[in-house]
Amino acid sequence: MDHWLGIDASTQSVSALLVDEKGAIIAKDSVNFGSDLPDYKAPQGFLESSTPGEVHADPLMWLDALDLCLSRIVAAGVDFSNVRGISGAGQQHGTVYLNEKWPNCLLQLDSEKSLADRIKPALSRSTSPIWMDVSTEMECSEISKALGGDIEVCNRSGSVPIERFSGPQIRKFFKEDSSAYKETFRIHLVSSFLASILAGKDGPIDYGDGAGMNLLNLADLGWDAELCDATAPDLVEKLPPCTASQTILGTISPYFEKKYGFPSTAKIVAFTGDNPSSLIGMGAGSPGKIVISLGTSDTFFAAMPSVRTDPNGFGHVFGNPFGGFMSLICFRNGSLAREKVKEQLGVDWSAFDEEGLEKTPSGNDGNGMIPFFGPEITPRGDFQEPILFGSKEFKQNPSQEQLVRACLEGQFMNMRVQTKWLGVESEVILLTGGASENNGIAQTLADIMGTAVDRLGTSSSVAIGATLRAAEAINQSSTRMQQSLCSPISGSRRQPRNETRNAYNLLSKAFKAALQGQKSPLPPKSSEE
Ligand code: XUL
Repeated sequence: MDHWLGIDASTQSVSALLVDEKGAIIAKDSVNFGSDLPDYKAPQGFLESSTPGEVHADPLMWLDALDLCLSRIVAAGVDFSNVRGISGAGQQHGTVYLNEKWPNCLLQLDSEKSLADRIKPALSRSTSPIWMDVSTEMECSEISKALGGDIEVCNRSGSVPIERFSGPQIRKFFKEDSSAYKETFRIHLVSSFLASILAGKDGPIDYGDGAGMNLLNLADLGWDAELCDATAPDLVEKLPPCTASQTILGTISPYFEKKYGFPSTAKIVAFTGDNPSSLIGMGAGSPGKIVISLGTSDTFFAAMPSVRTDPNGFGHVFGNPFGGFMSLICFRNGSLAREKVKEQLGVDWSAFDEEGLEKTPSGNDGNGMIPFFGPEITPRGDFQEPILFGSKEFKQNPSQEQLVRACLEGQFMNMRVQTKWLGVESEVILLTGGASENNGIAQTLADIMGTAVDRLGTSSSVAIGATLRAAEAINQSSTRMQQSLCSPISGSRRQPRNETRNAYNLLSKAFKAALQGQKSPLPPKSSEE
């Protein structure tokens, strides 16, 4: 039976998931940087920094984690000899800087030395800025200015210039250490760096992760010459080619064959970003299914049949690893806002459940809330506290029940309004994340979006997505695996109720009007999750 391996290189860990062609899980392991690799002094996956906003990690730590993760699986008695393909995903936007020794170091990987020892001489920058870095406000405005404004950058690359995106980070490196930049032969993303290591050769960047750089032109799927020029000199030569996510890089490096028992025929499929991989791992790779994850920030992903960009510049567009494009829209006031309401009112989660919500009508009789307790990014605004709209009585003396409903309805109404530009018709919303188990929350979302909501139980969607991508690229089929790995929790569906439609159409108008009345100054575009 064929086996498929998926790697998830996230902010705090490197995980591996081995599944068979029916989608049964054979093995999994996860190496946590803090507890398993304490010598790197990165308990949360990044190094301490004295520079405000700067967040870097040691790329050698990712390599040691990969070695440790695979060796632990082998030590547990798992055999890699049936692996036909490997793919993976990395935390998005992080960059790795390599000198001209890189191609040779890749060829010289051998079991006598660790990956980290072999690759160390190939680093032209000892640390990698990661997605949590918000220190490039200046570089973002320089890039924007050179191109004629944020919206022009968004139209080309899918996002306005964003501090954590790779382009502004590369520009900062060039400005701060131009000689090390000059010595840089290759700039990789976390994803393409690790794929290159596994293949033992310099690999490409895929459209999924490449679109998170503010450098890829989404219309022609090549590096955008003007964006590259505005970022740093000779940048196009330092970037690997950009390619479809289903590209096979070649077979596995002999290093992994000898050390961990992979067959020499195992193929490496281009790695992608964690969010694009998660889209696939949740079974939402084809248009028609939307994923909403309710977490610290709430996020909304959806496959898009053709490229379009957010006219307001709030959302992001990345390549969809199964072809076409996907959106990623983050709402910063996610569980933070729900928790605040819960705390301030002294209620528990049952107030958000169906029984609690039944105490008020859907649409709250036209009373609502702009539920931003702090700065928001969709829409971008320096909000400080929630804003109530509707009747005088509600604004002056709202009841607890009205406030709970107003917060939830405000969050989902904001999602409905801010995702209209996507023009996606969805058959079903796949809901995931902490708050997704709550039936009242799921029903409110179904009613406001006018779409059925299913709950997903998957917690390792990034690694699952990687196994599916490997099987799809090599075997042209992952249907059976999808059925077993991405099925929603049975019986979890909530249907939209027709009788709520009018109330929510009215609330939508009132919400938009209340939002338009807010002349909030734009805050810096900072880290989103
Ligand atoms: C997305 C983003 C994060 C990282 C880390 O734009 O910055 O989700 O991918 O998970």
